[in-house]
Amino acid sequence: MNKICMGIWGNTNLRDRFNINGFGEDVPVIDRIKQVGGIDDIDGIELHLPTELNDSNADEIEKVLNDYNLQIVQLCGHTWTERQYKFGALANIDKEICNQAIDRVKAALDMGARFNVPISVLWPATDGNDFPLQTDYFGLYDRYVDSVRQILDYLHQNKYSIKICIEPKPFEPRSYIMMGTTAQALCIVNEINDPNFGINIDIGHSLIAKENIEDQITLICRYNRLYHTHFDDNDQQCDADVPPGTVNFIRLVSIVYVLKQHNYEGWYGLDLFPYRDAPEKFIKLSRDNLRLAERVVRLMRQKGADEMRKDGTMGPEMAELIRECIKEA
Ligand SMILES: [Mn+2]
Repeated sequence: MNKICMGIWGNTNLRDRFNINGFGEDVPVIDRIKQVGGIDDIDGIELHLPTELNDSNADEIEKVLNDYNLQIVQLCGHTWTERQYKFGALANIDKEICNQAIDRVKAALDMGARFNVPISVLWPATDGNDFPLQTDYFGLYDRYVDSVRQILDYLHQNKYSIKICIEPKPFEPRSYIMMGTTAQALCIVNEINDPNFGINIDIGHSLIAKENIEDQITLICRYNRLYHTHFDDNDQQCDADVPPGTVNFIRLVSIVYVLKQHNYEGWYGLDLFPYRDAPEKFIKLSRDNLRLAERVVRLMRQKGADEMRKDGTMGPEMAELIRECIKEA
C-alpha cells in the first residue's frame, strides 16, 4: 500500500474568482495540519514555502508533525502568488524576478533538508501566454531550463537528496501554461537528465489535457522519472479537484493498476479543493476510494489481468473483470 498525504492548501477557506471571500472560514496552518493528522491512514502533508511554512512557524510545525506522526512529503517554493510573478517566474524575462523565483525554490530546498522532505514541486503557473503570439516560447524554454539547471546545481552542491518534480498543467491561471502536457514536461526532464529531476503527475491536470493517463504514466515510468502523484478527479471540463474516483471510479482503477504494474512506491498525494464541502469528507472519500481501487487491482491481478492485457484483444473481458472485482472488493 502506498502512503497517502494531503496538500494543506485545500483544507481551509477556498476562494474562487466569482467569490473572492470564499464560502468558509480561514483555518490556521497549524489547525489544518492537526486536522489531517487526526484522519486515519493519512501519513503526510504537502505545503508551500513561505506561505504555509517559513522560519517563523517551522518550530511549531515540527512539534505538531511529531505529535501527529506526520511527515512533510512535498514542499513547494511558492512562485505564483506575488505581484512580480504576473508574467512568469522561473522563465521570467526580467532577470531580477527570475532570480527571486530561483531563490524561492532554493529556500524550499533548504527548509526541505531540515524536515527531510523527499519531494519539491515546480509548477510553472504563470509562465505561459493568454494571447496568441504574446510569448516567445523559444526564450521561455531557454530561461526555464537554465533556471532549473541552477536549482539542480545548488541541490547537488549542498548534497540534498530531495527530488524536484515538474507538475504539468495545460491551462489556468494562464490560458496556456508552458509544457502543459505530461509528455512535454517529460521532454524537458529528459533534456535536463538529472536523477533528482522528474515528474509529479496531477491526475486532474492530465484529464483536462484529455490525456490517456495509463499511457502517460507508463511513458514517465519508462524513463524512471515518476517521483510523485497528485490525485483528484474532474469531468474534463475544468480542474475541479474533487476526490479521486468520485467522477470516474473505473479510471481510478486503471491509474492505480498501471502504478502497481510499474511498482510505483511513492506517495499518493491529495490535491483537493473542497470549495463548498467539508474538507474532512473530501479527504476520507479520497482515502477510501484509493484503498478500494487498490483492492480491486489486487483482485484483478490475482484473476489474471496482467496476462489478459498482453495482446490487447480482451476489451469486453477486461470490462467484465473490472466490474466483477469492484463487486467483490
Ligand atoms: Mn497538483
